[in-house]
Amino acid sequence: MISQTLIERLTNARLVTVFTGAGVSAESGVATFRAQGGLWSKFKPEELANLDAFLANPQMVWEWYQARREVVLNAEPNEGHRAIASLEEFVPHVSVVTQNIDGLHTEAGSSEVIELHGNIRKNFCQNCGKRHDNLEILTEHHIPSCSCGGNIRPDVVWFGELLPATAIELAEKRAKECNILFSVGTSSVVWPAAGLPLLALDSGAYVVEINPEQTPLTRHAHESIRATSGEVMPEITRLLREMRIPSELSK
Ligand code: BJW
Repeated sequence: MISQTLIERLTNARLVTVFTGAGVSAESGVATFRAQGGLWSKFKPEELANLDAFLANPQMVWEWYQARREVVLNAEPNEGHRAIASLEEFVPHVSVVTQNIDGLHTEAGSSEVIELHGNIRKNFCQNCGKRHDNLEILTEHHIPSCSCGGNIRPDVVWFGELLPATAIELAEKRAKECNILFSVGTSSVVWPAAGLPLLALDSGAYVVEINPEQTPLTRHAHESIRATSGEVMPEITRLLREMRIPSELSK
């Protein structure tokens, strides 16, 4: 399942960028978006994940995010998240660039996590921009108001909204300068995030996709491994650990 080429490249890599999507958290019980049974098969993104929907019906959108927060706050990082974090034992610099809003990479111990689509645990005022990251808000059933009177919204990036400039700029930098880019658990259809593996390819990186299904990235990637994140990432770290043992014995 995992090539010798990939393991050798990893042992020589200086920077590895791990670009992730909802599939990485599927094994923690957090729903993906586009699969059968995923969020978009039950809810319409145009009614819930854009600013117009929030302005038209803020209470409904707030409740939808509160239900998802409950899942996220009870979820634990899985073997995939943990293996991604432990890549840092083998590679000098590992950068995790995630589309996920659940915070599970940080909980798993990854040091550099770049959140492209925000974080469901945080909030800000739609009217004045003031931050409202206090935890009590996470259990409010009625949409809370800011001191300015505006509605408080989750700090996530909806369709048609710009990604946080510092996050996308740093993500593009990491895509351009990495030796290896893993694209794990993403359908690769949402832009500008979907462009990051292509940027890495153009800059000479080795690109490896991990996904049980084909995606638009598959035909461009150097390797595409058809299995789950929780299966593949721990196997990679196990092989890296095995490679290290002979060199440590010879010291
Ligand atoms: C497993 C697994 C396991 C399962 N292990 N794998 C260029 C072309 C066309 C359109 C555009 C374009 N540029 C911009 C756009 C518009 C739009 C866009 O991309 N639309 C396309 C969908 C058509 N982009 C935007 O609007 C972005 N803003 C922007 O570009 O601003 C400037 C601009 C504005 C207007 C016009 C032009 C420019 C913002 C995008 C924000 C995305 N927001 C969401 C919601 C976040 C909040 C929330 O959670 O509610 O982000 S949408 C949703 O999709 C979420 C995700 O982060 C994102 C990506 O989904 P992801 O992670 O890939 O999940 P899935 O479900 O799609 O896939 C899961 C995968 O895992 C599957 O492949 C499974 O097989 C796999 N899997 N189990 C490994 N165990």
